[in-house]
Amino acid sequence: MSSHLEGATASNPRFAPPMDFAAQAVAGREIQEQASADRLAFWEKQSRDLLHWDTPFTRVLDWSTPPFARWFDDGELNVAYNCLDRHVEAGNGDRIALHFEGEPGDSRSLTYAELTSEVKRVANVLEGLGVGPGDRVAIYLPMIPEAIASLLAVARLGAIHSVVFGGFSADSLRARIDDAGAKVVITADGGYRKGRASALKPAVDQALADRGNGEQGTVEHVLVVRRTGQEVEWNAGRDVWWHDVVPAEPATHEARAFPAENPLFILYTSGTTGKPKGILHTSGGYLTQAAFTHKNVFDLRPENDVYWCSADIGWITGHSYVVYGPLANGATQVIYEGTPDHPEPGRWWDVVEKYGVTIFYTAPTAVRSFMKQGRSIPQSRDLSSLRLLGSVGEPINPEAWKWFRDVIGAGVTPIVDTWWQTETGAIMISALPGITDLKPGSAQVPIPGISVAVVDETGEPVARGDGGLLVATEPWPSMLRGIWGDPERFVETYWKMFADRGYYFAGDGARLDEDGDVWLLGRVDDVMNVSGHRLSTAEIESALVAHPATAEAAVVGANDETTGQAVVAFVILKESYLKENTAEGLAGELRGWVGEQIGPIARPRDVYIVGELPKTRSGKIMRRLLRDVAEGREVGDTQTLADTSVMSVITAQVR
Ligand code: 6R9
Repeated sequence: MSSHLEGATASNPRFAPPMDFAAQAVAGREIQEQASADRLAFWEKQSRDLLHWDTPFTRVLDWSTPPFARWFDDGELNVAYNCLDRHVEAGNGDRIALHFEGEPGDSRSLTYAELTSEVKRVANVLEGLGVGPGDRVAIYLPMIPEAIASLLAVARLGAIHSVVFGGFSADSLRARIDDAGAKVVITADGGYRKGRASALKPAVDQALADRGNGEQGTVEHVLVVRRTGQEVEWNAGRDVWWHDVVPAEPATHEARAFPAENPLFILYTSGTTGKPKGILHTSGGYLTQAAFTHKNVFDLRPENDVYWCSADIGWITGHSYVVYGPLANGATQVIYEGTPDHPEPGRWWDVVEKYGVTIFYTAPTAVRSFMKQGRSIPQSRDLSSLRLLGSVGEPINPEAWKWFRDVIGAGVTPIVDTWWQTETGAIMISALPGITDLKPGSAQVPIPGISVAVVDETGEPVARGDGGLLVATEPWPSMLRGIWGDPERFVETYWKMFADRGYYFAGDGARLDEDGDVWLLGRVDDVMNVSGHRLSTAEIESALVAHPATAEAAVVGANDETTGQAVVAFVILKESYLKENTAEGLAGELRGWVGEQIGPIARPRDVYIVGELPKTRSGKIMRRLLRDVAEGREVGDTQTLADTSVMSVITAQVR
């Protein structure tokens, strides 16, 4: 392969696709041309080409009641059939669907035929437990093949899954189970993380425990996978072992066709208020865009490639680019259960070498932590199979981009920096690897069929080079269809700001450079991005004030070299507690407390015990000033503070 620099400047380098890569790329310029000629005809063609429709649709988009879109809505399909059975029927049953690598070193490979049979059995079990179309099933599992089989079994029945990341606490799990009104929970005794068996079932037991207020939960059964073999409490009548029931079912199950707009899943994500939002996605449009982007952005050749996306299924990336996109395309992929550095820092590169991974999709935070460990670790492995790298979750700083390409990608592999959100369902902005000259640090261009703009608060496009708000100006197939149970919040959160123009507001700031490439500037709301995970300041603040020692709390996201942003909390303690404890001891306790309340990812990096918080006259906490302190900067303009001396007091207390 060759790589050359074209039209580049030192501050704005560009990397043209390697010529041999470009010559055979899956996505050529013609798809861009087709999409710009007729956006809806383009999506219509993609949907018909990429999916099997039991009842072909005749309408592409119904946008008569914005912002409630309906795509392909008179068509019918079965999502699981599209991801499984049809590949077997096409003669690819022997192709590996999943290479599973467990953290302790156990591994298993499942062909499409085997995965299809497993999903049929699980679908039979779920039907036996009373799950039917429209019912909600919560999934709380480690990254094991059963997790993927569970999502697909739920989808096969026309039911709705709600995956809760295994790192979330019992309280977070309970809130999500309750909000969705789940009928069944699928979990495991535990999973392996950092060399330990880490329990999951106790959190489910706690989430479902008697509330003591006579309120009845909605969950009737818990299906439990045995993964670690650790002891579990058993609730007879409610709990069912996977290994008792799944293998006993026949591997036959007919996939019924459901309408294109049948709900497929709910996935909770942090918003600007404390309560997580249940983002709702439906079937036909979602699967179309997940499959289209997976194939074209990752240049997928299913017969040859070994694809690996390191995301957990607890996040949208795991839904769209571990489960639905790759399987709809008949790809062979690797899934890995544990942490990147266990039992030693080169584990991920061992996985790449062992399976000959060709396409690798990960997050900038992971790249930065590998950079810290040094290049000798990956360089002692054979990574020559890699031909394409992808990044998602936050902006990838040019330094990390270059390291990723030089050290992991042998200095030649294209890197696609993909911008999208839980709400967008699939990739919206990304280079196409055979066509686009790559620019480290920029997500670059909307994919074919997607229209975005960078606008000011009135919706007018801002000049090139200026910062503004990122909006989607046209509906897209995999767009969220709502917030579960709260249509008003859906309209309010995403559509109200530019209601007159019908723009979707993404919550991100951005700018376009002189070439029209998009540079993401981070969230403009109170949402933090820690290691690519979204956390809301409000949610962590409410966890902090729920602790008996806390009087008041403010949380900010401060820049962090490894995690992008880090959670930093400023806490005022109740007088009585300070008398009996040291500030240091309480700070430590509060960090642990947040970890228990929400989950370890939300645990603050720093908790500063302060005497006061900076507030405006109307009582709004000025987080911008606290961010200055947290990042060690000189504190900005304090004029609007009710008491202008408060910042010097806080700065002194923190330092
Ligand atoms: C897929 C995912 C969405 C938020 C989004 C933005 C940030 C994601 C990015 C990126 C810059 C990229 N984000 N990808 N920022 N460049 N390539 O991460 O979904 O968890 O919902 O987060 O993540 O701020 O608004 P989600």
